Amino acid sequence: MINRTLAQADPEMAQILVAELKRQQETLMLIPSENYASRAVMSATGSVFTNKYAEGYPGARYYHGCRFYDELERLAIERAKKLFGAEHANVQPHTGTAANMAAYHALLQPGDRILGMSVAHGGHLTHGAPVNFSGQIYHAFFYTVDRETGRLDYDEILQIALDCRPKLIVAGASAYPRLIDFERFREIADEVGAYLVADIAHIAGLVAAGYHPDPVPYADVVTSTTHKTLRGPRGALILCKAQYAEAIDRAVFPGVQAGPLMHVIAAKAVALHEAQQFGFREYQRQIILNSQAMAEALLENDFDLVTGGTDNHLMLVDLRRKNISGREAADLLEAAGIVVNKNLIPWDPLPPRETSGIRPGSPAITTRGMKEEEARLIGKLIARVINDGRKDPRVIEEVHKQVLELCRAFPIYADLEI
Ligand code: DSN
Repeated sequence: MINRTLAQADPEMAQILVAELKRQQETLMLIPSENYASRAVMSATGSVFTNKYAEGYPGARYYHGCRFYDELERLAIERAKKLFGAEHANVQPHTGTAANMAAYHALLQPGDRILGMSVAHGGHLTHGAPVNFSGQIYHAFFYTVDRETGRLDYDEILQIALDCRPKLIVAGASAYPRLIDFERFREIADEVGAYLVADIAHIAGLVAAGYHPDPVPYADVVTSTTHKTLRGPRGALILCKAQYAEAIDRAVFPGVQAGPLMHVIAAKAVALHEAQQFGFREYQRQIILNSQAMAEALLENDFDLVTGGTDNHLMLVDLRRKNISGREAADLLEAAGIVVNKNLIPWDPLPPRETSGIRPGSPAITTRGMKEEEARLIGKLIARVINDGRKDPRVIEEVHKQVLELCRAFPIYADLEI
């Protein structure tokens, strides 16, 4: 109904929307930070809740007319606290970057030392990268993964922390295929008297379902996006111990944000509700099983994976032996209907725009209902495209046909009206 109105009001935009819906329906989305939100989440996002300013917090707004916004934000907060077992939740951050910005703003002064995972080894820009606010406002130091194993080396992280004496340590990653030991990070933080912030943007769904070690008991502050494994709207949230509640709330508003996106907060509440329904744990378990099945198929087809496999929703494919860059591989795969992103591998000899790796993940195909059999097939199709697609364009065509068949067998948004 709303979309039909869009078609009438702005046919040009409606046409782009129809094309994007078709793209989502007819490609395999393997970018591990993407997912298909439910129709209920999209309904809340596209609702009248978009029409209101509600600066402030429930019961203490700077705008009148916020009664129902208080209700919906309280609901989102309670659901977030319950799902993650947290003492306090702030559901206002617009993005993961805003959440991290607020976490640092609450705990640090400009110029303070922070220690995070280097972007080149799987960390995120907001963990101290020199091109990001986090590396410009704060004095950033980095840990990497072990050169041999590709895994975090906690003894080395401790040594770096002892050397640089950070006021805050960030534990979390955007491209790390193994479990993160948050308890060990807590011990390291305690050794040097640092705050511990856990950024669980990628793994929030796995954490909520109990399939990844839980940072909530150990970290002072936990930040997350809501649209990756958690399968909500694009947005973020912050969880923290009660003692930081006031500082975190003040850091989000008025510290780094003004008007909250109340329609997105409503959608976060819906997603947090869905995450407490029957089937969510099973979904998260299947994400891991599918990721592991895809990884096995790649290994069987002579591909190298950083760390040799995966414990979570993604894998990092090291393409150096295949003499193809991550960018070229991702271009070929996209032509065959398989959308992955190029990604640096640890100690990558190529620059970030080229890269020696790709980072396939399983959350979105799992939302479509695919299981290990399909995940294995997708691993084989990836291998086929990269091994033979450059020499023989017919391979791309053949794989594309198989991709379309798979997508049709596992439809998504089939009854969505435009
Ligand atoms: N862009 C996200 C990702 O793809 O991992 C991190 O911000």
